[in-house]
Amino acid sequence: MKFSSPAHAERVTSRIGLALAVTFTLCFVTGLISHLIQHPPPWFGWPSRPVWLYRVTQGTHVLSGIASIPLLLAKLWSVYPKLFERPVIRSVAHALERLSILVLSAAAFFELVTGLFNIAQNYPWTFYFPQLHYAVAWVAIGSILVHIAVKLPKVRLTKEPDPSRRAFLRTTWLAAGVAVVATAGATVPLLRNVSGLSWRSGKGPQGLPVNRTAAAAGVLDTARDPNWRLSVVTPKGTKTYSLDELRALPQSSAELPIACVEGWSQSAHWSGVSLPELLRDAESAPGTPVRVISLDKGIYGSSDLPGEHTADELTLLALELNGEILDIDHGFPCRIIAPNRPGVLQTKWVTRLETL
Ligand SMILES: Nc1nc2c(c(=O)[nH]1)N[C@H]1C(S)=C(S)[C@@H](COP(=O)(O)O)O[C@H]1N2
Ligand SMILES: [Mo]
Repeated sequence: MKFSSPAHAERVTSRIGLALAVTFTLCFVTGLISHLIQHPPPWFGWPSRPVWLYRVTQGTHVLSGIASIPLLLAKLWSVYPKLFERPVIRSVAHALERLSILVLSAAAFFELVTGLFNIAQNYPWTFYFPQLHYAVAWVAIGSILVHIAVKLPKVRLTKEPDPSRRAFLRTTWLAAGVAVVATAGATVPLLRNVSGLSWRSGKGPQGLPVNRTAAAAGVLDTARDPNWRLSVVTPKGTKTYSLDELRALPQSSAELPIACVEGWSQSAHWSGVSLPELLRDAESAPGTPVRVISLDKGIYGSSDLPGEHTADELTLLALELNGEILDIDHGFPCRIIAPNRPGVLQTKWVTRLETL
């Protein structure tokens, strides 16, 4: 039997496959970068400049993932009669090829669905989501490489598809484009008003979204306690600062984005004490790695600032946001805001810094 549907043709499949190869590669590489920044092996270093780089890589991660969803659906639809081919297995090579497609489809589907839930629902799987999303990404990219190696000799791109097939392709590109535009407002300011799905941008106190509130983190009382102090622990000893003492130190300002791993990002104006300034005041050296510890005892209650960041004057222990005292939901009395870092490492409600 010959396929009659316009989409069921190798040329269409190849074009969508090529687009998917591009979006998946972008998604994989940017996801790997994000993973390495959050779990840096000894050989990995991530610069503190340009300040917007992570915003771009993580925005690319989320948007290329979003674009992949309609592409993957179109790809599966355009090949689905083949999935029911008989005989199920013709040879060992054929069996391996079919198995790799099964693994590839399942892994790609898992990545896109878990990623989508993560963007939409704010960590429904708190702890294991990142590890599992990361592990399955390797399965997906591995099976994609096998699939490409098998299919490359058969790829047909040179001849134009006929008109009905072109319509199917146009619909596919349009669906991917609409999906991207609908989400991009979460990170691209100009698209904010046309993006129905940019859930969080522009909302929240002081014009900035909140990821986890002080109430949710259980720090409402401890963060407002007049006896709150910041301890800076160095090999020379521990120096403590009250909020007034921090305000009395030389203040710096910076325009820096919060770039959440979920893909939303927004720039804001921050003021406070720069890390190099604070380290000098505590008789330590800028460029020393520092562990940041929060009043929040949850899984995002601590982060490590590498030397690149503690040497950078733009890394702030922020006391103010957009010209006002930090809102408690943004980390009052003080929070870390550093250039070119994932939002998850911009620790709020800081109470202790330890040089490493
Ligand atoms: N102590 C603490 N700091 C935290 C978090 C947290 O849960 N606890 N969430 C992080 C995440 S995931 C992001 S994206 C940013 C968001 O900062 P905002 O809520 O001020 O926008 O804060 C980060 N700092
Ligand atoms: Mo985040």
